[in-house]
Order: sequence, then C-alpha cells, then structure tokens
Amino acid sequence: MRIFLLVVAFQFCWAQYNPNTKPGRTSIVHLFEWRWADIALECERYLAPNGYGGVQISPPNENIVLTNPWRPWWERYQPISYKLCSRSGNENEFKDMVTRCNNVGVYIYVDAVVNHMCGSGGGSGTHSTCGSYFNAGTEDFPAVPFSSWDFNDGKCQTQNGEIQNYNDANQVRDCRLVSLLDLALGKDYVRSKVAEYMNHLIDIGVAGFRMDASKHMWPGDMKAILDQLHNLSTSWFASGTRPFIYQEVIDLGGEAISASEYFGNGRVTEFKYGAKLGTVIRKWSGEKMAYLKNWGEGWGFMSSDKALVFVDNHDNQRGHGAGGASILTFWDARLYKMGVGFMLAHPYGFTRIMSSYRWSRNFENGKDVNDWMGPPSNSDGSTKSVTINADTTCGNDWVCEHRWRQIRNMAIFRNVVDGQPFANWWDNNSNQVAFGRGNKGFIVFNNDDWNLSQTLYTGLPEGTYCDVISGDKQGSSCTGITIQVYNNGNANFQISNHAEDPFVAIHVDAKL
Ligand code: QV4
Ligand code: CA
Repeated sequence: MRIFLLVVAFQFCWAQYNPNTKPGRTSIVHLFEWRWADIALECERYLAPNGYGGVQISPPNENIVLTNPWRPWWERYQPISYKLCSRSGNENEFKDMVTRCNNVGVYIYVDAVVNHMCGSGGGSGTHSTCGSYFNAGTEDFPAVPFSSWDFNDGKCQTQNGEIQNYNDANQVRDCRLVSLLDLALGKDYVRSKVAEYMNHLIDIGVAGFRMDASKHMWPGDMKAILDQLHNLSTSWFASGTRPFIYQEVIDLGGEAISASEYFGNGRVTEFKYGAKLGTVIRKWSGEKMAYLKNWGEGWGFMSSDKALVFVDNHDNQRGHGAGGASILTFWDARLYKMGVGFMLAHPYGFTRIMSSYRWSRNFENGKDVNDWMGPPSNSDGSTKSVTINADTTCGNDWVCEHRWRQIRNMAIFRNVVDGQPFANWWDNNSNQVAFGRGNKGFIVFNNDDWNLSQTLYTGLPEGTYCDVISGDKQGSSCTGITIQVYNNGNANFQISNHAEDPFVAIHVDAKL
C-alpha cells in the first residue's frame, strides 16, 4: 500500500514534465501558422511514418484581425475570445486534426495565450477571426466574457500601465507587455475561464500546452489554473495522464525573474540553448565545438529533465524575443542543419524542431522591416495550403525543415538512441568533434576550415552503416556514403570542409 501511494505521489508530481509522446518518439515539430487541415494530412502522410512525436500548433483561439501591417503573424498573440476559430481553421477542422493525428500516434500541443487579450490600441468592433465583438478601449470581451474588472490595471504600479523595467518582477507580471491588456489571473473568475478553455482542448484530445508569456504570469496563478485541468482524454491516453506543460520563460540571466521559479508547474523553455549553440557553430566570441564536450548543465543550463530545447523559434528566427543574431535558422541552411543535428544527437532536454514559412526579408540598418509578415496567404488573407512537391519538399513558400533529409533522419536517430548515454567523445581541440550514444549511434562534425580524416572509436557493432546525413538506407543499400565499423568498434571518417553537409551520422537502424 505504501509503495502504491508513493507511485501515485510520484506520478502526480512529475506527470506534467512528461511529453506524453508515444514510446520511441522523442521530438515534436512546431508547424508554425499551418492550417489544421494540412496538419491532419501531415500527421498521416509524414510525421507518423517518420517517428515524430507531436506537433506544436499556433494559437487556435479567436484573435484580433489586423490590417496595418497586413495580417501579421503576431495578431494570433492577441486573443479576442476562446472560440476555436482562427486563420488555421474552425472548431470542426480542429477536432478533425486532433482525432486524425492522435489516431496515428502524433499528439497535439497547443500554444496557450492566456496572459493577456489584444493590445490596448485594438479599437472596437468585430474585426476578429470569428467576428466576435470586442472593445479594447473599455476592456470588454463579451464572447468570453471578460470586462474591465478582469484586468490588472489596478495592480500595475507603473505610470503608463506598461512593463518598463524587467528588473522589477511585479511590473513584469502585473503590467502590460507591449500594451497587451493584462488579465487578472489572481481572480478566481479569470482562472476559471482560462481553465475552461484549456479543458475544452483537453477534452477534444490535445496532449499538452506551451504556456505563452509565462514570465508575465505569477507561477502561483498558473498553478491555480493548471490544478483545475482535466486528465487527458482516455480515448487515446492512459487514465490519469496529466497534460504536458512547457512554459515560455526567456531567462538568459540578469533579470529579476528566473526560469527556476516555474519548475513546479512543468518544463521551461531553455533559451540559452539556441543562443549558445548558434554562437558556437558560427564560431563567434572565440567559441569552438570542442567546448561542447560538457554541453547541457555544464554550460549553466537548467536540469535536462526540466528543459524544452530548440535551435530557433518563431520569435527569434525573425529578431523577436531573445537570442539575437547568433540564432541559427533555415536562412543559414548549412549551419542550421549542423545545429539541429547536434541538438538531436545530444541527450540534453526535450527537443522541438521548428518548421517555418519563407517571407521577403528586408534588412534596413540591421533590422528586418518585414519581420511582421504572416504566412503565405491569398489576397483575401486566408492562409495558403501546404503543397507537396514530387521530391517531397513543400511548395507555396512553406520551408518544412522537418522534411529536410538531414533533420528528419536525425529525428529518427534520436528515437533510435533514446535512453542511451552520451559516450565516446572526441575532439581535435578545435571544431572537429564526435560522440556516440551508448552502442546505438555515433555522429562526427567537421566545422573547421580543413578536412577531417580520423579513425574513431564508435562503440557500434561491426558492420557497414549508411550515413543518414548524406543519404538514406533503402533496402540493403545506401543512397549516401557508407561507413565501415570494424570488429574493434573503430571506424575511419573523412569529412571535407567543403562537403554540402560537413557531418556524418550512423546508427544501428541504418546498418546495411
Ligand atoms: C506596440 C509598441 C508598444 C505600444 C503599442 C501601442 O511596441 O510599446 O504600447 O504598440 O499599441 C505586437 C507588435 C508591438 C505592439 C503590440 C501591441 O509587435 O509592436 O506594441 O503588438 O499592438 C508577439 C510578437 C510581438 C507582438 C505580440 C502581440 O513577438 O511583437 O506585439 O505578439 O501581437 C518578451 C516576452 C515573451 C515574448 C517575447 C516576444 O517575455 O513572452 O517578448 N514571447 C511570446 C510569444 C510572442 C508573442 C508574445 C509572447 C505575446 O512567443 O510571439 O509576441 O503573446 O521577451
Ligand atoms: Ca501578466
């Protein structure tokens, strides 16, 4: 009995850190701005067959419609109500997506924007994605309903009601983030409306939430909401399963609020990860890949079992949020593939892969003045569908990084080596490094300006392996280069610094 109670207590305390992905599926993909109908198809035709565990979706609730600038992606971070009605689709399309993705074992993680409603300058009318009336000036959102009683105006202590100083935790939590009307999450009523929204999603079948702008909410207020959440739907999940929670807190150090304050609620985004990895792979600030030997907690990151990690996100790939110019994105494809490859090979954290759309970047004085541009859209503002080309890449300006061979195969690598220890590190004291995961996988990088030619101990069983970066294993052959592992576990690696992708990865499922 006592053991049973301990097990229950353990599950209760730790459940919200568990991504709830199927065993052997270790990453999720952020399909930024995709339509629900396209996500449903992608789960069935690509994500499930390639071992992806889930999808982070853009905010599904009703938001303001902005026309100046024209339909920016960030209008979706300005809620008008909790109706499931957005540029990605309506409630029926949402339910269809969740059902179809869940049925193939790819789970849905909702971006929950619950710190605020729209900006104070949002005006009044029905310019919202479902046509619900609102008045930003009087803080009236009858479709929820919220009224001026439900906002933090009385609590915020700054003169203009805005966050002015990130060294003052009270301001950061109780004042307006870039004018966004700040919800009074201390109130039972507001908490209950947010919990009702999230429970509606849980009952439809979602597996967890990205908690947007968590830094701007008190951890205790969040806990009061999270404690009201239902268990996941037993149509797909074991009874008693708690929703996965990961909180967006940008903590690069040096502010009043730290990521650790949120560990009691769930996982937290580790923003140091992408900022530092970008600096290393770009070889800025004297960094080199040899220093990655103690990557993870050794670099001052939060503990691995609390971390949600990514190379770039929808903000910092376009200069919003944190990380600055070091962040690697699809625009720097060669370096990006190395960064994502490193992340997926390394055991630290729970990994999220970014999947983007292309926009016409236009730098003026170092800033992209088109950083607001929304997804590929038709002249009426509706989002374009994701078309699939004959070579499996995406059309209509959808980048589909998750379909790039190198990234898709490294997501599979991570599944194959899941649970295996970091092992057999080698470096040349510069930018040539290698490491393995137990005796299941091995990866070698050459980010130096000269060739790599090296015999290394891989820990893998003897055999011929297909390098999953330069090609794919197809039947008993390999479309890329092959690597011979000898009976002593050694293999010889040759990587030109001019190679299309200067890294090589092998694992036991790609043995010929
Ligand atoms: C502007 C001025 C204000 C002014 C206001 C007047 O900046 O000072 O008071 O006009 O009306 C957009 C505009 C922004 C505008 C605001 C309100 O960019 O200029 O204010 O709307 O009209 C996204 C975008 C923001 C966008 C916001 C709402 O990144 O640019 O603001 O959506 O549409 C911090 C936070 C962190 C946050 C990060 C970006 O700690 O939580 O900044 N990240 C998350 C999301 C992000 C989102 C939000 C939070 C807000 O990942 O995408 O912001 O939900 O680090
Ligand atoms: Ca707040």
